[in-house]
Amino acid sequence: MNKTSRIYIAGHKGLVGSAILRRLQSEGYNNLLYKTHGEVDLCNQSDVKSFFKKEKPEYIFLAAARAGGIQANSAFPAEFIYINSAIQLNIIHNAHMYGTKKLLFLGSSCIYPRLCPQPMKEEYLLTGLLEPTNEPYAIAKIAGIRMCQAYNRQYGTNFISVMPTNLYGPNDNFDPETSHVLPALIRKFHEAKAGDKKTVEIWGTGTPKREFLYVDDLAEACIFLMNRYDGSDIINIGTGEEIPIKELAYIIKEVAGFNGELTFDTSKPDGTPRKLLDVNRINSLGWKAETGLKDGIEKTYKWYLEEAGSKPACR
Ligand code: GFB
Repeated sequence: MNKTSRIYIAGHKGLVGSAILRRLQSEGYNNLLYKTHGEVDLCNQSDVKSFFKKEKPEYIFLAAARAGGIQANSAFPAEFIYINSAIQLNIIHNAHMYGTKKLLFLGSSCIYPRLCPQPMKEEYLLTGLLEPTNEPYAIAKIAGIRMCQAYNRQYGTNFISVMPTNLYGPNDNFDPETSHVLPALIRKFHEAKAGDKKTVEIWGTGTPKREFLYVDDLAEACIFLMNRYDGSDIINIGTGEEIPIKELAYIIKEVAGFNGELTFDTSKPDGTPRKLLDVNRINSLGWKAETGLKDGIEKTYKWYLEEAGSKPACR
């Protein structure tokens, strides 16, 4: 990409898209293209085709998606498979039809088998059964990866796919029912402190391990790969470090300044026991995550307090 390239960020209001947009702007890219849902419905084939016909983006960051935590994935499996499949079918196909030079597709670490050897190398894709709580989402994302690879093979396109680990940061969803664990716990501890509660409830046993990447690090990695990596092989993006949910909860408890106790609701699912990415491939290309977990949580909590904490229903 050069600074005047026509770059489309699909999903610019979400956690990932907004971070990519911020980063591109701060690096001086000045021909950026983004549309609200009201302007272009990415699930609508003719809307997307008209948009591409008119705008002909040269580069695309495909960050638009329906994403959510373990409970949202279980409660809305149809939406997770339909919306994600529709968005990527429309964008990837039209990127080919209208001559996009390069597209970066965002997958997810949940594409790997539930009981995958750890850390998970890129070549473990499709070597075992998926985690049932998010299978429809994972199947959609796997279809997106295979679609990029198929178009590269048949049409000679340059569509790359990256697999981020669990993400967090500004513009995340803090809804306690549908969000991922990290924003959910930020909100729970914050509200418990504000309401002088004695306990905060953690879902599951607290023993599953997860890897967390600050979204500004992901944005940096995506722009790095867009500029430096060509190829159909998928690339993991993570920190290479994991932490049990219980320990994560203690860090957030401290950051939010809550003095009470934790309780564990074991009627809620744990999900996959471990999900640690092998990040050797991206590290050897010259990129490494910089933001430490506590530092990233502090930044996110600050953002929550400033931007969302004062609103009654923050999503
Ligand atoms: O972040 P999370 O919802 O998703 O949950 P996954 C991670 C772990 O945290 C699970 C536990 O073991 C949860 O039971 N947990 C504890 C909580 N307290 C809470 C809470 O208050 N809220 C939430 N949400 N979890 C998602 C997938 O899996 O990860 C998606 O469903 C996607 O498809 C995403 O891939 C990155 O890490 O289990």
